[in-house]
Amino acid sequence: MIEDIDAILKELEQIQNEAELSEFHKSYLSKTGKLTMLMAGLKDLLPEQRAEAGKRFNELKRAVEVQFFQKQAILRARAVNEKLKNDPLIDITVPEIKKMEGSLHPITYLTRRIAEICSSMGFIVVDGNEVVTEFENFDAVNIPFDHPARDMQDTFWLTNGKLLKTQTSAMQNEILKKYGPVVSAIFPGRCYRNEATDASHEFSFFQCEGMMVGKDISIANLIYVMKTLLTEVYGREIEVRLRPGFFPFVEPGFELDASCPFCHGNGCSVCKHSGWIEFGGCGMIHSNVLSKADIDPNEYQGFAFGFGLTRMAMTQYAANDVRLFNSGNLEFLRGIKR
Ligand code: FA5
Repeated sequence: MIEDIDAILKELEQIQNEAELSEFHKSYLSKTGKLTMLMAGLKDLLPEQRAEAGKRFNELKRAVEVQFFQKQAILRARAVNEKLKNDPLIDITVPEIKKMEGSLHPITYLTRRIAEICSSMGFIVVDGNEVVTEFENFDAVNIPFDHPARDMQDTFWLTNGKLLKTQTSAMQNEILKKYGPVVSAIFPGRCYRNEATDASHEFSFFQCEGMMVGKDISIANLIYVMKTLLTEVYGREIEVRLRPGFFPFVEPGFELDASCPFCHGNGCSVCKHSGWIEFGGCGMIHSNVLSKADIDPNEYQGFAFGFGLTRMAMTQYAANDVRLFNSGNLEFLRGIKR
């Protein structure tokens, strides 16, 4: 049997291509191959010889298999090399394409950063819906059917009567009902408006909204939260100021300005040399909004704020066109330092 194995190994050594190797496999290693047959012949040996011979046979068979697989690897590599050399469509002299690492989209990165900061102040982060009801987007936040504020937020209506939310405020009612009347939540999300797009207006953009409701919540709490949030986002001390502003769902309502984080309030092109950046809207939640969420406004009150996350990203990443964020423009995305 040993002589047989030696002859088999020699035969294997002389094989020069994959076709011959496949033939070899068929003749020796397949179910009906000679080696398998030799194994079957072991049963004819005397019982006292069988164990020793079986062990020896397995060692030899293993040696053939190892050599077979080595040969197979060598022949395959040789065939691939031949193909590479002869295929006119493969140019092995082309330099290696550098591995590109992916990264978070700047809006995702900024959203996570804001969520982190607000969580540290005790806010929960709620993932808002994009498709909402007319009630949630308008009526629940004190914008009844005939209110002119609806005209400023024309959007995309679905055939089922729902719409793509025009403002993150559309989540207020659901959150107040679910978590109120004592709740601190932020709810960043994508909004849609039927816009004639330009460098600062997109049809789809992100806002971030926040609410704090409870007993004894005041404008002082609002100012503290906004100042802390902005100071953390921009990594430097930010001053905030409130100007009267109208939003149907807050009373009193304010426009919130932040001291320009880029020139320390001295005036630069980002803040149009005013030293201040218009940051978003805010105010004390209107009693009608609380009532619509079954919260007694005589017992509880709170503040709400909402700002353009995409616009914030524009200042943060020095983007001169809001549309870049939806563009998938890799040159822009790669240039951003997060
Ligand atoms: C609102 O949408 C209010 N819901 C914000 C609010 C919440 C006020 C809570 C008070 C209390 P406004 O329509 O101004 O407000 O939009 C807020 C911000 O969204 C804007 O300041 C702007 O930064 C951003 N924004 C609005 N429209 C667009 C647009 N087409 N493209 C990019 N950003 C936009």
